[in-house]
Amino acid sequence: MDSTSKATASIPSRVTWVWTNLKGKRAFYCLGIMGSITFNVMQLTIPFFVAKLIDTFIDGENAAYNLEHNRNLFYFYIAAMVGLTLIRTMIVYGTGMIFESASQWFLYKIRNELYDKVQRQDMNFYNTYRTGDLMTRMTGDLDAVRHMIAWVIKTIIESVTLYAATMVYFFFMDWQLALILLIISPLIFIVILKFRKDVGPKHALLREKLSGLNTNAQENISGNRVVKAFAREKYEMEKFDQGNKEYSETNKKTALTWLKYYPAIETFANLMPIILLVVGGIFIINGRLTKGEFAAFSGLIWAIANPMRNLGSIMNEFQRFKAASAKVMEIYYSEPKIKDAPNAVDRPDRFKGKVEFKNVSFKYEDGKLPVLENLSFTVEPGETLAIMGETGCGKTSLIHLIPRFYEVTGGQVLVDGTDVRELKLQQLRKNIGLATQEVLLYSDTIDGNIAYGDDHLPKNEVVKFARYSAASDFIAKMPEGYDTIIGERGVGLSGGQKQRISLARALAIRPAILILDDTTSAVDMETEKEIQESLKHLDFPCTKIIIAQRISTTKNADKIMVLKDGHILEMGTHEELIEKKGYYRSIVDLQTGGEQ
Ligand code: DUT
Ligand code: MG
Repeated sequence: MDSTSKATASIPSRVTWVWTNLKGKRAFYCLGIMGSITFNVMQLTIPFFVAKLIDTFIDGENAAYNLEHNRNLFYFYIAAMVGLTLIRTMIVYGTGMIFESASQWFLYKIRNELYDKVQRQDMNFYNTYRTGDLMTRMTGDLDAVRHMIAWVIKTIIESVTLYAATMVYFFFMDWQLALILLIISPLIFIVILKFRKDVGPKHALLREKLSGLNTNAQENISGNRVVKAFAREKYEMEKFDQGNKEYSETNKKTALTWLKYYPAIETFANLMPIILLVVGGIFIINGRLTKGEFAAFSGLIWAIANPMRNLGSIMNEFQRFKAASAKVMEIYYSEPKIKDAPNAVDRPDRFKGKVEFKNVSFKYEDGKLPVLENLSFTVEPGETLAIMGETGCGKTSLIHLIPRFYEVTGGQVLVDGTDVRELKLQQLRKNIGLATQEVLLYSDTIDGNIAYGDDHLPKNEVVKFARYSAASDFIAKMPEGYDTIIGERGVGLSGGQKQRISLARALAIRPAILILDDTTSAVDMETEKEIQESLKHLDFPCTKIIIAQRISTTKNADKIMVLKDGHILEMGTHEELIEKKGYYRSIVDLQTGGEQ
């Protein structure tokens, strides 16, 4: 990923991040942790009572006497064991619920937050991150994070508590035997650390492969018509298969890594009961250890062996979390570079619509050559500026500087006399109606699409703006008129129809500045003329900046600007430019067959 486009603020540690976002559920979550600890300490009670039972009633010196005369104590031990088991089960249930609900809550919150972050990013961000990758971050990666909070942390706490509590209990019963059993632990830790080193990079790679696979799928699904048009299904399938295979292989490799370390861990874990049997046996013979204590030791040996076995899957999941959380946090802490200045002026009223470029230069962040160089011009409120120029000369780049989609690299763009960098983005953009070159409509009704910038727009207004953009006729012919739902990405409409809806959408916010980027390029001449006529008679004042290639569109503009390689080649009215006999004149001659 291109590092220049990551406007990422300093990223705190993962623990801080999780803790910060558990706000509101922290106490609840801690209750879960306490529950886990309690429940695991309670695991020791059964062997404790079993040891008591054996030594008091079965094997001890006074066993027969106790059984005869101390029945109540016997019943108490049994009742305590049953009661504690019940309580333990309840705690397990409760903590399970707590961890699940806290982690889902976290997931919900972070997902919203991420979506919000992504929405607020500037154009550079979208040029840098691919949709499939962003989707992976918001789904798979996020779930790995949730899994950490719900399962991994719980398992760590359980393992540590169980291990520690058991060890303490063992030390109390017989510190020497406990110490001998402890000898195995460092060996297991060494193996686990090696495993961590081995599996960490694999999880990172796995995550990249998944993102690649998703990106590939996403691009082909949205671009399915290109695939079909070029009959490239087989090629695309093979490409996907390749990615899928790689992902699958990496997944297998990651999963198999543990198998390399598993035999060692299992051997060490299994050594414990053997050590206990040998050393414990000797201790009993020597009279150091009672049979009840031995039973407690052997009844709990799993409680130190299992946490060690668990270490493998804990480490595995932890590495997965590490890879995933890095991706999520990168977006979570990314800040758009283009945002309100701290001292931005407040301009709540409708703008007048004056646009001024002062020695503006511009270059894309990743671009080598400047796209615009030292451009200066002014459009007064209510005026119409037409921009012409061959493809790639910088027209779209120029108009994108007005709503501050990108930042100028030199000079100033002023709206109503104020540098756009000193205006509030929301206020600036609410005053600009933009119909972009690539039309994107939502899978919503036509009505909903036109009223996108203002959900309270009354129906008759929607119809009026559709009429302005010469869309009302074809909308009326549609099966459900304005309530017709447009298919995904506007499937079901022709290119020119989409353009007209996008124009109506731009007009519907009654912008002070209307910007049309080749908006009528796919519309026939007749319809275009109709649109030009309506634009002259809008019922609100509006400055218009229109990028167009047709003379019929440009000729009535107050000013025509011809751009060439980021410079203003010619500027003037239709008549002036015809007089000038330059580029504009040549286009006029070309389009009218030299009739001028
Ligand atoms: N460019 C980039 N990055 C972008 C967009 C464009 O490097 O994200 C380059 C391509 C081109 C120059 O900037 O060399 C100007 O592009 P622009 O889109 O402004 O050109 P245009 O005048 O709008 O061309 P067209 O008539 O094809 O829409
Ligand atoms: Mg363009």
